[in-house]
Amino acid sequence: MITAVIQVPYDSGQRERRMGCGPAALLRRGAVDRAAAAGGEAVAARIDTDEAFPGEIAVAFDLARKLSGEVARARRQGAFPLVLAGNCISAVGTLAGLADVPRLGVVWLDAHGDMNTPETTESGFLDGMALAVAGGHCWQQLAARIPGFRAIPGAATLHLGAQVLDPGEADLMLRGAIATIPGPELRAKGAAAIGEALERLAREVDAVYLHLDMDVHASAEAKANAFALPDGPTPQQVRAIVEAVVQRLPVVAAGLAAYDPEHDRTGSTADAALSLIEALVRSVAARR
Ligand SMILES: [Mn+2]
Repeated sequence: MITAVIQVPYDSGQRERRMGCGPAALLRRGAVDRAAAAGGEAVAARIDTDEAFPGEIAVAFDLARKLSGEVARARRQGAFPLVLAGNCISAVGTLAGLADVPRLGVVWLDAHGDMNTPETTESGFLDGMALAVAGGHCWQQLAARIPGFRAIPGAATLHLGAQVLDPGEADLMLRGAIATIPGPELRAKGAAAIGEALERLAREVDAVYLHLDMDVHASAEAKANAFALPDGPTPQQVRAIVEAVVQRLPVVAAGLAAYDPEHDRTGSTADAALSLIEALVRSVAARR
């Protein structure tokens, strides 16, 4: 299997700052080689914006349009797209690039809901709206202009690892009928916590995009960024959860986001990310 490692090194419209430094840091530590060793072969690509005045929203959607094309191209070549991104909103572009998958679903690992909208957000952080955009709940005009975009239904979405949900997010998840398994439950039970939810999801979808916000990890074991929290799964548990998803459902693309090397004093989070890439690519290749 060829893994197409696609780098999107942006955070909040800014290139290679804060979490936008994550993709390059993982590449320096051998992410492409690890993917190649696990899957057989790997190629690297990179997405950049050419917005003359790089506003956060304009850049996020410009990157999504370009990423959609790159993901679709990788798929046409029979490759497995693995996106290394600064921001979770990259998922919107990756999902759009999977337009050929009939009933596409999402498994989203994240300590946060990413289900805010412009009307509910208190921080103003666009990335906290990533899953809401994917579900068609906000930024609809901009999303519709991403080639291949379609809203992912709530029943086709499984959110894993939340430790905080703003009231507006919890409400939107409930109204959208999105299944959620919180971080403390993943930490208590590991992959066993997701079995039933995976079975339900498998009835709704033909294949899934797997999204890994690195801050799903417990901050003590693998601190991903400034927003990381204590009560999440261990790196070993996250790998087991990812392997369980791959075993139950075709994973047609994956994204690993929100790693800020500045917060990874010991390098444990980079190690977790690289082991995760290896486990993911190995299990996807084995299933193919
Ligand atoms: Mn996120």
